[in-house]
Order: sequence, then structure tokens, then C-alpha cells
Amino acid sequence: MGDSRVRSFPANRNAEGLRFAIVVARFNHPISVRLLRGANETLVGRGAAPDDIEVAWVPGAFEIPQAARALANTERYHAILTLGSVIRGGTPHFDYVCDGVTDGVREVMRDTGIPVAFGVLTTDDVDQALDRAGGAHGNKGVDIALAAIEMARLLPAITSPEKTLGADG
Ligand code: INI
Repeated sequence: MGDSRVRSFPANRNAEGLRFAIVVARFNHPISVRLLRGANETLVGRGAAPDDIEVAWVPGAFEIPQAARALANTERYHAILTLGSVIRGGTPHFDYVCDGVTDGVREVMRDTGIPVAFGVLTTDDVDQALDRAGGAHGNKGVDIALAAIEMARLLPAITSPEKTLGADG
């Protein structure tokens, strides 16, 4: 966009040849499966081979960072996706789980350098979560699959620009 003398890295959302791990929380399972379907369909729709997508289920959102770190440390994946939903109850528990998963995912990304897309819904009620899991407000699984692909393409483009394809190439 704009001045052609300015170097830019165009968004590339082609997932061909990329490997992904998806960590998904079983808590609020009906929401999780909708998010997972959206993420999977988007990765495959963008060219990822189904064999190059691995899914790790964990009990709840609080466990997501630990599994994401273990997966990142294998160095088998170009990006990791995290999916789940935390729904506000009548106690401060919601805040602790939200803090744990957001801080934890950020730390995994910082410590490993591997993109970790954040797809954990944090909502006041189930309806808000359903709206964002294939309902009125789209599907967060789709959004974060695109973010994961884009980041998996961007990082090598920054470090080895000579080997990089153009936008969506
Ligand atoms: N885990 C979630 O993924 N979503 C929630 O809404 C939730 N609530 O409400 O408690 C939740 N709790 C479980 C937590 O993530 C851990 O699995 C548990 O504390 C064991 O470590």
C-alpha cells in the first residue's frame, strides 16, 4: 500500500506445506468442537494437508499453555492454534483462568518464537460464546487459523526474504 520504495511483507494466507498443532480445551465441549471445526476447515481450505494438522485435547483452558509449550518444543510445527472458551460464573475463578491462559500463551510465543494463535473465547454467557463459535459473530476458530497461517509465513519472510513468495503465493 502506498510508496513502492517502502519494503513490505504482504499477507500470505497460503497454508500449503505448513504443519499445525491445535490445542483445544474440552471444558464447554459444544463450543470447542465448533471452534475446532472452523479452524480445521480453514487450514485445509487454505491448502494444509489434513495429515499436517495434529490436535491435542486438554481438560480446560488453564492447561492450554502447558500443552502448547510441549508441542512448540518439538519444533514440528510452523504454528500452534489454541482454542477454548471461558464463561463467566459467579466467582472470581473466571478471571484466574483467563489470566492463566492469556499470560501462558503469550509466554510460550515469547519463549519459543513459534506463532501461537489465541482462540480462547472469554464471555459473560454461553450465548455470547455460541455467537462467536459459528453464530452471529462468526467463528473465532476461522479467524485464528488465518492468523496462524499469516504468522507462519511472515516470520520466515522477515528472516529469509530471498526465499519468500509473494502475497498468497
Ligand atoms: N475451563 C475452561 O476452559 N472454561 C471455563 O469456563 C472454566 N471454568 O469456568 O471453570 C474452566 N475451568 C477449568 C480450568 O481450565 C482447569 O481445567 C481446571 O482448573 C484444572 O486445572
